[in-house]
Parts: sequence; structure tokens; C-alpha cells
Amino acid sequence: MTTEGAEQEINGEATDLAGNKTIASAAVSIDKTLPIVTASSSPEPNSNGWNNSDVTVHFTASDTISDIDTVTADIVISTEGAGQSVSGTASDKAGNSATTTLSGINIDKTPPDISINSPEAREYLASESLTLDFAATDNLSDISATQAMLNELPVTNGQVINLSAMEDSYTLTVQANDKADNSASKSITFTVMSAKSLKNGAVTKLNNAKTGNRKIDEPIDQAIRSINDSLDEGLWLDSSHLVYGPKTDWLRDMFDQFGKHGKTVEDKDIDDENRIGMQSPPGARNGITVFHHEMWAVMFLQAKLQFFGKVIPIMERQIEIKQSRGHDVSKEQAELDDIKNALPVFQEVISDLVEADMILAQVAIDDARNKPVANPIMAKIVSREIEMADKGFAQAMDAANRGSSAISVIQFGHAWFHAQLAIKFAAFEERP
Ligand SMILES: [Ca+2]
Ligand SMILES: [Ca+2]
Repeated sequence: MTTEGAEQEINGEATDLAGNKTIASAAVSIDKTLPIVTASSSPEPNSNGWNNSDVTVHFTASDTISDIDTVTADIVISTEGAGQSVSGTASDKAGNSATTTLSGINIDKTPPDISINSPEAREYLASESLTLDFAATDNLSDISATQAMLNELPVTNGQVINLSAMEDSYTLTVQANDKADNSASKSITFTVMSAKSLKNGAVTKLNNAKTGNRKIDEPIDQAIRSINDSLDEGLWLDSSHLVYGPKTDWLRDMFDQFGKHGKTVEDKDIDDENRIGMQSPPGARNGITVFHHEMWAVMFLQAKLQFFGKVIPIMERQIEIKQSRGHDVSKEQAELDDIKNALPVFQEVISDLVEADMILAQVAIDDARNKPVANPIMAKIVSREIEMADKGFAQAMDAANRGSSAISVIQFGHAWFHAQLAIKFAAFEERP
């Protein structure tokens, strides 16, 4: 009997020695065919062939003839890894068994790792340069996409961010996906301190330092007036850029003048600050006046610092004497305390103003350096102005380090002015 089939009837005939015949029949089931077993996984992998959660492998078996007896139960794979495989077996009732293997199971449950090296979570000056430096790496399936936004603006790794027109708070958010669709996101918030916000902050500090005592409030009011003059909206392009005037194109006029007289422009002609005017014509709005106002504010405060520096020991001595005579010194003591409390604020405001001017000068110099020169003949003149600006800047820093704050402010003004000249010369195109 070789034919497969269930309940096959077989008739057998037996004859004994006496010649009796018996016919017997039996049902015979034969199954030689292996079951068919298939495996399927869920959830299905994504289009990259990866899962990001446990994968359940289910085995389905079918059999001809004798039917399925056992089949491997569902196998849950929870381990991360690429190229995993599992096998399942099915047996039919005739004891035939078959095995199948499902391979190529890729599981990655770990989100990418994002690092942000730059920016740092700190305060930047608007004059600083910021190069974005971030990276996304993945443990297993690899990064499929990285996106970064600086507030609402899409940015890329290595991008240089110009802080000079920025102020307040910014957030860089880096978001990355791996090939298994795990996603991660990391944010860094930093702030940008602009020249304008330093000055506004200085005004606030001074207002808060008022005591109701005329001796302190008067210099404070004087300083605030000067700072507020320097904050005149008409002098500012944005939070760290000043207007450069006069509005009339004096440079073109100057070249026309030279043209008329058949001369050529030489370095010495444009090197003379007096000739082309550190001072703007009447009514012209020019950022240089910001430095002038600032210088006055610094000088008021410095003068008061020096004055009170001398007065404090005298006041202390008077209080001592009065006290020794048994007089009430509470009024004198209160005034002395007010003065002593105000002086550190004066000092702080002076350094804020110097720093604001440093930002203005640095931003202008950077602008000048980055400005392409439209007319090659001007290149030498432009680079000379930048040189002058650098020199003024270095002198301003020296003065600031020596504690000569007013001189520092003036030198930053010079640096700013020469940077503006460089920008102006760089933009100059010869008239056809
Ligand atoms: Ca079978
Ligand atoms: Ca991963």
C-alpha cells in the first residue's frame, strides 16, 4: 500500500487449509506529504525594512490529508538588532514535520542621539560670531533625516549665524529620525545681547538706583538723559546697527569735485576726518552722535564716582565726630548708605555702555570686512579704512582695560566711523 489517502479501504482474503475463505477489510490512512508552514510578522517593517517595537512572528500551517497536529506558537522578538531570524515548525498527524525560518528582522527601538556643541546655553553679544555645530548619530539603523530650526528658520550644521541684528532669546531645535522611525529632538536656548538692550538695561539700572536724594538722583538723571538721546530711534537701523549719515551722498559729491578739477582721489584726501566731517551737517542723523551722547553719560557717572570716592571718607569722619558727641546721625548715615549703594550701579552702567559701544564698533567692522568692493580701484582705500577702524578698536580696548571708559567710548566711535567709511567706499561705483 503506497497511495496516500485517508481511510483507504483494503480488502484482504484469507484461505485456511480447509479451504475456508474469509474476506476482511480495513481502512488505512497514509500521509507522506509534509505540512506547509509559513511565517508572518507583525507589525510590518517600514519601507526601510525596520521595526521600532517588538515583532510578533506568527506561524500558519496547513496540511493535506492528515491535517495539522502541532505548530509553533507565536514568537515575540523584543531584542534590538539587525538581521534577526526565528524558526517555526509544524507537524501533521502522520508525524511529518516541516520548518520555516523568517529572517531579516530588524529591530531598533532607540532614538538617535543628538548633540549640540554650538550654540551654548548662554548669553552672546551681538558682535560675537556663532557657527552652528550639531550632530545626530544612531546606535543601529542609522540616521535617515536631521532637521534644525532656529526659532522659525530652517538652518543647517556649520551655518554661520549673524547675531548682529538679533536680540533676546532664540532656540535651536535639532530633530532627527533613524531608519526605524524613532525620533529625537534636542533644544538649546541662548540669548543675544544687543547694543540697544545693554543701553536700555543701563537706563533701567539707573532708574532703580534712584533714592530720592538729590545728590544721587541728579547725576543719574543726567546720565539717563544722555543715554536716552543716544537711543533716539532715528539713529538706529536695528538693535546693533547705527544709521550712517549724512543722507546726502557726500562721497559722490566729493568725487565729482575732484573730477571737475581733473584730480584723482588719493589716500590723504579721504584720510582727513575733519574734511569729510566727523560731524554731520545740521539736521543730519548720524550714528556717531550715539557715541558722543554715550561719552557724556560715562563722564557724568565717572565724575560722580570720583567725587563720591573723595566725599565718602569725609562723611564717615563727620558721622564719627557727631556720634562721639551724642548727636543723632541717622539722616547722615542713610545718605551715606544711599551713596555707597549707588556707586556699584554707576560702575556697572559704565561698563555696560562701553560694552554696547564695543558691540556697535565690532559689528560695523565685521560688516565692512564682509562687504564686497564694487570698484576695484577702491580696494586699497577700503582696506585702509578697515585698518584705521581696527586700530581705533584696539585703542578702545586698551583704554577700557586701563579704566579710561570715556576715551574707550570715543575710540569705539572712531572705529565705527572708519568702518562706515569703508562700507561707503566699498559700495562706491564709478559713474559711467
Ligand atoms: Ca501531510
Ligand atoms: Ca536607533
